[in-house]
Amino acid sequence: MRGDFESLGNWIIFTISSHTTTFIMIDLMKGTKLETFPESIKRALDVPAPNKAIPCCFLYDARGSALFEEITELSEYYLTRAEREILTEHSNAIAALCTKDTVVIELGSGSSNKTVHVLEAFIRNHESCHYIPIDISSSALELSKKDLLDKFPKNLQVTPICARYQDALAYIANHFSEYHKLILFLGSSIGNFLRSEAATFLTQLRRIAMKDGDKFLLGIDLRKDKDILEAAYDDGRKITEAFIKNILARANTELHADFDLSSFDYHADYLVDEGRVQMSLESKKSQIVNIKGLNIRICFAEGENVHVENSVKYSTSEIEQLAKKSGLVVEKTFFDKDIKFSLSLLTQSSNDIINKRIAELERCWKYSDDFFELLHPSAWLKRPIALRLPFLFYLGHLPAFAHNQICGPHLYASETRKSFNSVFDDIFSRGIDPDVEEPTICHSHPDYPDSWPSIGQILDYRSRVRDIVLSCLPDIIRSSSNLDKELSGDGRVASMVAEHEYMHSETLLYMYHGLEAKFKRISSRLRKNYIFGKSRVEPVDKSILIPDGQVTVGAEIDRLEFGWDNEFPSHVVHVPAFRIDKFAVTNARFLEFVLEKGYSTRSFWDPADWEWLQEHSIVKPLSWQIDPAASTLDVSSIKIETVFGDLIDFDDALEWPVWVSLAEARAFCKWSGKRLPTEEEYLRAAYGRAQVDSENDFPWGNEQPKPSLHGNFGLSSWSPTPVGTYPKGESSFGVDELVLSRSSSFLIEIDWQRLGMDKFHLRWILRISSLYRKLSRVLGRFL
Ligand code: AVJ
Repeated sequence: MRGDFESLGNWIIFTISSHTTTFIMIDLMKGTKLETFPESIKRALDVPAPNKAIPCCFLYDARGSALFEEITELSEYYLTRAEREILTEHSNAIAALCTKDTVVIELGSGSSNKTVHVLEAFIRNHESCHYIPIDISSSALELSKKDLLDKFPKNLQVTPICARYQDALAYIANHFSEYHKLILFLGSSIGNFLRSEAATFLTQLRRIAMKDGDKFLLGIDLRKDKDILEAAYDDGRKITEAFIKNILARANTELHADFDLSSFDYHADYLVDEGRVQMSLESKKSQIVNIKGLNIRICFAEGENVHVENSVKYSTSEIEQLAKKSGLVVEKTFFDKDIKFSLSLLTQSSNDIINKRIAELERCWKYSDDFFELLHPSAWLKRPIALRLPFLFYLGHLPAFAHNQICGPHLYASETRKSFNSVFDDIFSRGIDPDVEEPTICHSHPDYPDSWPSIGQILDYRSRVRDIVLSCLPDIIRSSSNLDKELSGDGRVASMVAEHEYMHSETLLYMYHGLEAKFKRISSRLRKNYIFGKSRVEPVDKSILIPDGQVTVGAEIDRLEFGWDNEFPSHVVHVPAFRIDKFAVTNARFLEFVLEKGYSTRSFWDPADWEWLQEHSIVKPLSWQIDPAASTLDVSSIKIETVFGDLIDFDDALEWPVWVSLAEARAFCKWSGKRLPTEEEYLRAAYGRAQVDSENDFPWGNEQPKPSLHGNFGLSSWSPTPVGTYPKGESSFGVDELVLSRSSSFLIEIDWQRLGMDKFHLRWILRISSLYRKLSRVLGRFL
């Protein structure tokens, strides 16, 4: 680019002379590391079948952009015309819904030619308009700016920003903080993202740039007949084919590759269930392509596919869902006359976020309250786990944590205001845990009082804390606060508090499980749902082949409301094919192991596990009660003790998943000639899909979880259920109940040290739901 520039921090301001006015382009690209075409080609193609996929952002070199312009004029490609029709028809209404102090921002503005209608309407409604187009191509920005200033020489101000969207929006948030914003994202470009990615993307943009009253105008192509869609992406003149194949042509010119374009077939398939057009290239024969510039040779098998682009389609309710998942509300949706395309005006509203956070907190509080109801009043000072504090401590600890995290920095940081009960804030601030290095002792912790406060005092403290927390939240969400930005944004600190509360429900549950039955106050509401008997037809030992594929381990911080540090950032792992049992190990199956001297055969046990077994004289799973008078061990002499302390006949619980420790599970596996899955294998079996190389939000797909349909979730059906009770909850590969629900025992080999856990927990925590997860891994707590 030509022009004089002065360097200003990490961006450069270009001053360019145009024929009408002097204008400024803000360039934030310097120093940003985008993946280059050669890097991307190497990463995308130098992999075994069926994983080849080229990112579609590389379609748009000069020739690609020209071909895309041609596509927009094809008779089959209705999208651009339909969107232009909506803009022509409704820009006035859109401008009228915006205030005069609104800057119009466009993501990926390209040539801005459809945007003209919006700008015109803004000028008509508000006399003038400030337009900020964002693109990574400075030449496109320069050209479109010239054009626009020719069209609107007087009333339009244009400030192009050459940057990635996130960087540009962060810049705008800082430099245009006094303005309202209308952010345009047109052309159904959002369709290039898979649905969950789209929500992450919008959430991220919203958090960066939007305040109350700001709006987002999103152009989205609608779901429709397969024929129409497939024609739109595989036109008669084969322009789209040339557009997609251009990525290979580009590799030929830029990387000196020798792709023979005619030996690849172009496919555009509309996958109806997913609502996604998938554009790919299929190798017509087995061939080897040389990419000289990268010094690599790529083998293609006959029929092997290279994925190039997705174009996801939405129904109106899916648009609502997308908005909701992104923390936005659909204010209005406009359609063309044939209802092929949509433009949705989404708004950011703190009230919705505040309500969501309040609901989240109230929900976790109810969950904890339900738990404490299960304790007999004489149990408050009991410590069934020697290395943990009495139950009463946790009654105070949960509110103290909320108060210290939320109100502490928000209200009491300035010293002018003091907490209403700093003594309780302190004594309940921190619990004890076994030491990570030496699990038989506690790690260091604050001193505890000789006698604890009364339950009444703690309950008072709790209810005051809850009131204060609720009164702080709107302030934290609406205005800046002393909280860490990561925690205050969207009131995420409330999610952390909820997560902490749910995490303790695990702690409390395993303490409760170890409590003598007389201290349990069994609630009829909670225990009415024991489910016995058989509920499946297949043999329990059926196993399933999971083909090789990739999984995402961990998460990106923007995808989660709350995450543990050790979850970030996410990374992708390739998992070789393996077989996994369809069902969790049942009591019946585990009994076989016990009867075949599983607990007395040293060779089944890891040395350390064997030592543990001997030291504690363990001869059976903890929840099995064996009749001391029985002469032989069989189904009639065993009862299963539930979390509530009920004794269930073994015969009734044959098909419940067995509750065991990791050591016992490992020994069982050795005995049966198998092994536990690794964490990556678990993720692959649970979230992977056979057809495409992306992952489900939940094992059964992307549908929101429903108890009674997808699994045994939540406190309302706390008892275990026989394996196979929820066929609709099976993973894509057909593996049963892979979401860790309240009552499942489910063991995988995890690097516990990395999770900050220790062996001590292994006897008890059979669920990893709140320890390490992606979205659905915390699902048990929400139902
Ligand atoms: C620019 C992503 C909106 O998905 O319709 C058109 C790209 N690819 N034909 C679309 C595209 C093939 C286009 N988007």
